[in-house]
Amino acid sequence: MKLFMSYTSPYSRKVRVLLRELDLEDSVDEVPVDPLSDPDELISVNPASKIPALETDDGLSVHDSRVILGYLASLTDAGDLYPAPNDPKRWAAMTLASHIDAILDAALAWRMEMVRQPGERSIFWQNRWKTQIERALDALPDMLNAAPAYRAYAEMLSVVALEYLDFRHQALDWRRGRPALKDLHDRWAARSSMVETQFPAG
Ligand SMILES: N[C@@H](CCC(=O)N[C@@H](CS)C(=O)NCC(=O)O)C(=O)O
Repeated sequence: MKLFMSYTSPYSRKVRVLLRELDLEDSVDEVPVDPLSDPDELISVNPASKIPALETDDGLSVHDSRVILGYLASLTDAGDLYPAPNDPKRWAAMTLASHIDAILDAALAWRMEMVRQPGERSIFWQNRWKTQIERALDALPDMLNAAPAYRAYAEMLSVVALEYLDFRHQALDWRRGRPALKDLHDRWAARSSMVETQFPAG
């Protein structure tokens, strides 16, 4: 299989971490691409030219990150790392995944805004994305504690989001006043799946 990805994409990193947690990394070639340059090889798998996008050995195109995670989990016994189909407990875990994607969506949009020309940046949107992230982070520990199952899935996705905030939004200082999230991050940061997929320095 081929995974079109980039080393700076948090959605790609979710997939790359799960691949390693499921010991599937040897079955996938990770192909770095720049989605903004509309490469033909990516467009043939995802016409929207967004990453991550997976091309399976059968020629099936699978995107976006949440769908790819589900596809990979279907190839093996994912245990606590992915909600099982038909398990009524999956709804809380999948809602947590959506909550974490809301953090990523705001963090990425804010980052894209920050690299625009100063006169083109919207103060309104930057404030809104910052507020969304902070509110979502504040709610996350209680949501994790309330979710009855698939803790590893929710924790893995949370830690990818926290490290993306370290990578692109250090000034947000997410650790301040959030000891439970700091502990969560400390428990996951040294796992090989996290270390091998770290965002680039700088
Ligand atoms: N919801 C999508 C988001 C994917 C996404 O926005 N990826 C970014 C890179 S981090 C991208 O491809 N951007 C290119 C563009 O929007 O044109 C997912 O979970 O995969």
